Amino acid sequence: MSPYHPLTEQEAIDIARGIPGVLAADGDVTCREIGDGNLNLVFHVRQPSTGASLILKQALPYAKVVGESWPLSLDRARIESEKLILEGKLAPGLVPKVYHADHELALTVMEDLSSHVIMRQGLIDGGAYPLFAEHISDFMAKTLFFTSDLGMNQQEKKLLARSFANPDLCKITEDLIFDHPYTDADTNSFDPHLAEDAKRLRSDGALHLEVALLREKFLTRAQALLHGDLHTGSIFVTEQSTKVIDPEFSYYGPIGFDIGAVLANLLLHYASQEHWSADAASREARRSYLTSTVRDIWTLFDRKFRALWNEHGADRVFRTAGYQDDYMLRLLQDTAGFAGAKMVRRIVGLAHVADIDKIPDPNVRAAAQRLSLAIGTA
Ligand code: SR1
Ligand code: MG
Repeated sequence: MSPYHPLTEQEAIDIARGIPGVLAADGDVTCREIGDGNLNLVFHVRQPSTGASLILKQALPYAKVVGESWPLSLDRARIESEKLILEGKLAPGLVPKVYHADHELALTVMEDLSSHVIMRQGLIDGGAYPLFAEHISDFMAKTLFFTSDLGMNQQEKKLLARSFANPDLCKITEDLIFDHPYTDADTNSFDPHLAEDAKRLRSDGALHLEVALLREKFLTRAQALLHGDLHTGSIFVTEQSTKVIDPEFSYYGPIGFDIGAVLANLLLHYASQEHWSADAASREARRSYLTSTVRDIWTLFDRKFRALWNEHGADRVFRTAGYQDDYMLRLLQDTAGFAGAKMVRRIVGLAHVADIDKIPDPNVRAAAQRLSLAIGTA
């Protein structure tokens, strides 16, 4: 019989005590389940006497946001822990340390990042992160280049792709990003004042064609091992540090999907400035910070990815004159398309973003939502 069961807080403490070198043998230990995401349990274990702490993340066999009627494979926990370990090797310092993984319990024990803040909340609170573009472009350039056919052995890449096959989580993305917002799906959820906007999305044939092309890329283009869900809720930040978490959606897909996720969430935050900025001058300053960050992320990513390619590119054919420019242009086009699709889904689909949903005034919220839809569809 499988030993899997959702852990109690006491069991989480017992497991944490068994991790060498983190908690002292004596001294009280506290535990709190703090998971506020859509899918998993997250236990925060602390030892007040030493200040030591760690996180235990456990997958549930269903999507927590919907309930047991939406079963999900526990293998995503293996994928998450293996991807975190790989990312730690490829992009050191930009992910939490993994202390232990138990695939039978669908459990990953990792570094506590409480000294950081989730970037979405940090931005809502008015934070600015001057090193973020540098860090996230580094993370994406290294993790994406070194898992692509450009930067790793192409036979080993095929084997890696097999071990990161992630059908359940890909299906969530295929449905929630590349299908449901454009049809009358039960999972969709939007404010009543957006009924006409949602209806327009359902009847826009030109938009449907673009979304079909993006969906095809998501389904078929095994360019690199993606994070797969790289929104600002999957990133911890301080002004000096960036740590990417939650790669449970990882699979071999199109590189622009990861870059587009980061940019989309910065642009959703841009749209939310209808509320979070107090006046026109601060709104303009805040928006200028966000658009500069968007520009810097692409520019730095482009520069770093090309540099890795020029230094480590193993494939002779891919050094053909003009190929690199063609490849990077296609990445930029994909990035823009995926960013757009990701903005639209957060307004009319299942699972929204706090930047927009927490705007209290329905008229201001509607303005932010419509701006998000306008940017996304454009
Ligand atoms: C049912 S899961 C809904 C969303 O949460 C995750 O963070 C992904 O973005 C997914 O689409
Ligand atoms: Mg997540």
